[in-house]
Amino acid sequence: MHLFDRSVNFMGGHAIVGGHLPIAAGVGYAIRYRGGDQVCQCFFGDAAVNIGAFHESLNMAAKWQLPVVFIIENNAYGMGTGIRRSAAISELVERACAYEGLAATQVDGMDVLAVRSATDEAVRVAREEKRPSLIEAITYRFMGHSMADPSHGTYRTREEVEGWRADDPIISLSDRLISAGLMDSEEYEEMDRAVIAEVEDSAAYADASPRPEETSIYGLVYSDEYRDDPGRRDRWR
Ligand SMILES: Cc1ncc(C[n+]2csc(CCOP(=O)(O)OP(=O)(O)O)c2C)c(N)n1
Ligand SMILES: [Mg+2]
Repeated sequence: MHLFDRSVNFMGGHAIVGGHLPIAAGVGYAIRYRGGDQVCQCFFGDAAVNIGAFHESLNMAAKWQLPVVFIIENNAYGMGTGIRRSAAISELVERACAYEGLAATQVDGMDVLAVRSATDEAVRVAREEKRPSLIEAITYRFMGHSMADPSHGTYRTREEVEGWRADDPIISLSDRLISAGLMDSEEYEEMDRAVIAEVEDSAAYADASPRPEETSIYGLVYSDEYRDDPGRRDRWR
């Protein structure tokens, strides 16, 4: 939840559902204010569309014509709650009609190339037409929401999960690449092995790293002045 890397303009993962949408609007405002041509892409789950910050952010982005692409990853569940049980709308993308000037599209989120062209178009709209966009990508979550989530049995069936797995976007993209002659299956398998190894190495590196000092909890959160002043710090303990 605390990943953040300014060097690649990755503005963080956020634990509060929808809490980063106003940040995206702020980033969009900063881009517009400074006259840059960057576009802010903001990803969130289906559960965020019922949060007040979703509407506040879309409203300001539309009103101020901010270069922001809001992307709903609609995987049908917010943790174990079906979106049809929590949202008073069936097509989430239709929420966009409440905001003048907000471009909107729904896309097959299991189709990598379709997502790519929808995103390309939204970036073009942000740059050339000076308008934000809302993209709803229809997708699915193969795993549980977290380690505590049994994944199936309580809120969805094993058959439902397996049905969506048959449409795994990574497999279908590799099938398309192979049948178009752009790669062969050995190259794909080698790439797959390399990615798995990179992930496993990263996990091993994290496991083998020393635990951070307790005081580092204040680093990169508050100003150095705050962190280095035990009097001010301890008041919040
Ligand atoms: C404002 C807020 N309310 C409740 C929670 C508890 N919570 C954590 S994840 C989650 C649902 C997230 O659903 P979604 O964004 O669709 O992610 P997915 O379950 O599909 O991974 C909730 C309600 C939270 N983190 N923030
Ligand atoms: Mg979800």
